[in-house]
Formats: sequence, structure tokens, C-alpha cells
Amino acid sequence: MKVYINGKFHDRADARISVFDHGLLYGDGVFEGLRIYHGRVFKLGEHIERLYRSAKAISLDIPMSIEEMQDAVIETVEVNGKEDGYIRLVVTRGEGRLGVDPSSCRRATVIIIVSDIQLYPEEYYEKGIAIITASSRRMPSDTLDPRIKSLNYLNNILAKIEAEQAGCLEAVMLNREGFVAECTGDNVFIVRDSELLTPDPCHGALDGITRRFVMELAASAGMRASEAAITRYDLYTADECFLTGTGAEIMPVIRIDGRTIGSGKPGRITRMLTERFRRVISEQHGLTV
Ligand code: PXG
Repeated sequence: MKVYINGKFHDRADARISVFDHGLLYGDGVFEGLRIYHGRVFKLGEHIERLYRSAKAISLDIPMSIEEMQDAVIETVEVNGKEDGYIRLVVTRGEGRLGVDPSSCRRATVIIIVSDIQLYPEEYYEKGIAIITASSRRMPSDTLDPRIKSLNYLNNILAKIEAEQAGCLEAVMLNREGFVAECTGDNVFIVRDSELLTPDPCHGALDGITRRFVMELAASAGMRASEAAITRYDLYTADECFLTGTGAEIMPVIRIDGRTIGSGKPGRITRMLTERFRRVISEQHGLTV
């Protein structure tokens, strides 16, 4: 494995950054998680655009152009010879003095890791998963805009711990007002009367790239897909529920807080969208299904 750090490739064991990096000291930075399907990076442009917007929102200068970043990602994939896998792109404020003041950080640290993807076992896609509502709330959107994919994941981690303690793989997080925001590393969708609904970013959802893609797939299938204020009542009484994310793709949810969702099996629309999702990826990335 070769890890890209600030323009150079390092062996895994030598891939290190300073303990004075503000990414470590304060979670001061942004990141992206991307997927490689059959040697090609999925939605590379959209991920890089979100990375640069996240950086801009926190006043972090990325010391390379968007084109240079795209080339660096592609080069790192090639150097690692990965046909299918995961890319973690991290940009931190860089090395500085102890102290919150970021002005001592002269240059952002850019890290690109190419690795294997931790996939959910196929049986979960067939049977669906059970989730819980976490008591840890999503950060209010007026405190930290959820569209910023920052290195501050502590409340998501607390929610994930709650899920694990309850024997579940994921937890849905509410915002301060009690509206559904998203899961700890996935967006959430419900199907109601053949219509797709998902929380608005202003309720605490990341503007997920898989989320956008699934909304496009739904529209191309003639379905309505909209952003809405969603409560736990809406989750419990939904016809179908599923999660979306770079790692999970589309994951059916069949139980929430002990209540069975719909028929208790992955729903018709969830399965239809999964099929379309996989088909588009196969076509775009030259795979045979
Ligand atoms: N919400 C949150 C909080 C996320 O972190 C998503 C939604 C889904 O967004 P995308 O753009 O992926 O459809 C995410 C994505 C990881 C990892 O290694 C995390 C994500 C994606 C890939 C890997 O923890 N989070």
C-alpha cells in the first residue's frame, strides 16, 4: 500500500503526519470517502467539489487546484493497482502551534489513502437491517453546517456506540428539534405512497452523493423524490426505509426501534432502486452483472 501525503508516496508503515497537525489536535479538517469500481473512481468530480466546498466553508485553503487533486487521486489509485476499493481523501489544517488559532498552520496536509472497502455482507442486502434511534443528537445545522464533511464525527461515533450496544449496525440521529437527520455514516430515505422522502440538509443531513444519485434514479423511474421534515412517526409508519452511502450503496431497513417497517422485508421500490443503481455502475464502469 502506498499512501499519498503532500505530493509524495509513502509505504503504509512510513505514512505519518505530525502530532502538531491541527487535524489531530482539533479535528480541524475535511474529508471524503470515495469508491473505486472496476478501476474507475465513482463520482470523482462530485466528491472533489464537495471537498473544496467543505474546505471553503471552514476557510481552509487546499494548496492545489481541483484538477491537480483529481490527478492525485487517480494517480494514487493507479500506484496502488486497486480495481475495486475505497479512497479516503483527507485535508487537515496542517501543522501548527498548540492552541486553537489556525493562523500558525502554514500549509494544509493532503492525504490520500487507497484501501479495501469494508462491505456489509450480501445477506444484509437481501434481508435488510434493524436500526435504532440514537439518543445522541446530530449537531445543530446553525452550529456546524451538516454539508461540511468535517473531521468532527464525535457525536456520530457516540450514536454508533449506541447502535452497537443495542446489537444494531446503524443508528438514526435526530436533530435538536427531534426531526430525523441521518444515520452515523449514511443518509436515510423512506417510501410513502410510492414517493421517496429524505431529510433536508437543513435538518442535519449531509448532502450525500449517493443520496443525490438515488434521487436521480427515482426521478428517471418516474417517481417523486423530495426533501422533507421527517419524524420518528414517519419512519415507523413508512412503507419502506433504506439507507444510502458510498460504502453501503442502498441498504434496506426492516426494523426501527423494534417496530417492523412495511412487510418486514426489503420493499419493492428499494429493490428496484438497488437494481438500477447496480446496473448504472456496471454500465459506467464496464462491468458485467
Ligand atoms: N452521512 C454521513 C454523516 C456520512 O458520513 C453519508 C451520510 C453518505 O454520503 P455519501 O456522499 O457517501 O453518499 C456519509 C458518508 C467511512 C465512510 O469510512 C463514511 C462515509 C462514506 C464512506 C466511508 O467512515 N460517510
